Amino acid sequence: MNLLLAVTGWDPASWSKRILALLPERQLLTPETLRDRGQIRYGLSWRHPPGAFADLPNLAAIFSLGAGVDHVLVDPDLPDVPIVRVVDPDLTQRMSEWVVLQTMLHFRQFRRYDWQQRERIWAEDEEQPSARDVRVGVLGLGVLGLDAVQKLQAIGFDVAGWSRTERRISGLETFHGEAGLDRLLARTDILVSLLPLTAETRGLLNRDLIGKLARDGRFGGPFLINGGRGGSQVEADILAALDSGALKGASLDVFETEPLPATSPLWDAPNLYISPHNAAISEPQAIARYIAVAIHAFESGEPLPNVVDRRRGY
Ligand code: NDP
Ligand code: OXD
Repeated sequence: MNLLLAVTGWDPASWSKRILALLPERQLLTPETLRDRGQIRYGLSWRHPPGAFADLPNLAAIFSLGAGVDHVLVDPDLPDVPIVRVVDPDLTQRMSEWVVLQTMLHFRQFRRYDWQQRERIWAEDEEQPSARDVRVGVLGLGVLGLDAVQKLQAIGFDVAGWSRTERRISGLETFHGEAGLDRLLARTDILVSLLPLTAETRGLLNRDLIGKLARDGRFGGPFLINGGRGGSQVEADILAALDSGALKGASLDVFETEPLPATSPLWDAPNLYISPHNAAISEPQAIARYIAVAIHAFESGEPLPNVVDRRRGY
């Protein structure tokens, strides 16, 4: 049985080549080349056009080509089949690299020293806090959040985490639910969001949340880092907070609109680091292998891995 690849913004030809090298007995079709809808058993999606997987009578599962699935679940004509998301050690490692990098850029005041170097100014800080004196709060204690927590702890930061349901994790202070969020924010100097985009997390990183972050830390104000999804942030609020000093700095990899329009005022915001949604790209060969292994296992009677709970939205 064959596969239907429906992607937006990615090159279908190279994905086709990769997948077929691992599943040579199959055909990989696209919405443009699909004729017989009954021959499709699996869908592969990255921001697929809505309706691309409707009316496929033998469809068994849809694979998201990324870790997030908001781009799949947004389709009003999504068939009722399991949605499999990517969990891949390489992707996880990349996200932790990005989180550690952004945390360190703010912690070690990189923007300021970068500017000083360009201006040929030799001026030391009066005080550089230790990592143990800086409180990092991580929103999302899933695959990515937990790995980032471990790497931040290894550097020495005072880390705590927040999840939807209660999580007991040895060596980590954890909070959950709405009430837990306020408590986490009150003890956070650097907030890192690795949340999926759901009805509950949409717009969460807003003025109200920023106002609840700690202001008694070593930098006199908090920092915000978002590597989850742009829909979780209110960019106008983040911009206003950077302008007013309510936020001392921020790092965003994801945006309400992607690509970030050239006209966005975020490009000029003070102490904001912007990356183009590449904090943790899915390494194509690893993802193709993951899908091929999952299909072989599924066809031998094993369950599909990392199936999304559609009710929760992640
Ligand atoms: P997981 O599903 O493993 O973890 C999600 C975590 O978020 C869980 O701890 C979950 O809580 C928590 N969560 C979900 N909803 C809420 C809520 N309403 N309140 C509090 N906590 C909540 O996801 P991953 O860690 O693998 O990935 C996270 C997200 O990162 C992806 O969904 C994707 O959007 C984004 N991503 C971004 C990339 C990039 O390049 N920028 C690359 C890859 C992913 P609980 O433990 O209770 O279930
Ligand atoms: C993902 C992403 O979900 O790249 O994997 O954002």
